[in-house]
Amino acid sequence: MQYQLTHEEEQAYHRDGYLIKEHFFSEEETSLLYKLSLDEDVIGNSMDFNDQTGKRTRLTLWFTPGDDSFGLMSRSERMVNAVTALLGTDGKVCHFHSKVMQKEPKVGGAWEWHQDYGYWYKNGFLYPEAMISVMLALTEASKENGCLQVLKGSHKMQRFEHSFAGEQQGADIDFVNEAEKNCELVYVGLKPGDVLFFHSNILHRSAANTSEKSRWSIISAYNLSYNIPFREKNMSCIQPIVKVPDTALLESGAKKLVDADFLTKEKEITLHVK
Ligand SMILES: O=C(O)CCC(=O)C(=O)O
Repeated sequence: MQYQLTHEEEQAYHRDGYLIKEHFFSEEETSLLYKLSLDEDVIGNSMDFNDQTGKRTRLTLWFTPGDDSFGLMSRSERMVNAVTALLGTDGKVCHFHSKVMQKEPKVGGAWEWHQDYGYWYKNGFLYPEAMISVMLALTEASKENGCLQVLKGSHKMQRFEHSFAGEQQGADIDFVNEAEKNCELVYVGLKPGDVLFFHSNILHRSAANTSEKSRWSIISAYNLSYNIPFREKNMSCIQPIVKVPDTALLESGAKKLVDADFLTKEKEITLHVK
């Protein structure tokens, strides 16, 4: 498997605001992470965010990447090298947070149109270009079970105002309506093991999961070390990642996420990190 991004892939990311890399993690690696994501350490630390219709969507989020399997995935050489290729080398790659997104069959709610930087700006990060999210599909993601949707190229429009829609924050709907007229809407279907790199200013959303199939994924958010937030308390976002070899995830066997610095709902109200 060729993990290194090609020049064309880098260009596509900068043009479109997103990039899909198929089979970035093997079946064995992905199923190990999926099994762990059903563990009590993950589920027991989850938070619900209701969408506008009151449907529950659930996630578990933590900041510092450890030596558990999730940490070994987010610190793997292939991930950090790909993020470096997309964000550039003006700063060192740091891990802001990772979260296990748990969109349950029939229950999992929608995420409204937003930009990640619409949230992160409020934490006092100054440079959206230094931030990126990477989604790893743990189960298949399709239109039927509420896969991510993006407005291709919308990252070039810069940041829109965000305000509460249900328990989530959504981008100013008048701007979203205009963006929809200008950009192609793409449903990002993924197979387990595929990853999606997406720009912190790309408009994205997902519909509720009305199917019988779970839609589980891990999203790791990265930041470059020079982008020092003036309102953020968790400092993993400016601590350079200690990379681990790509083989570490499987060689270490299944390692649970214990004693992580999980985000709680009380903290989220002031931190806006989701
Ligand atoms: O996983 C999803 O459905 C939405 C996730 C998302 O929009 C985000 O994490 O910013």
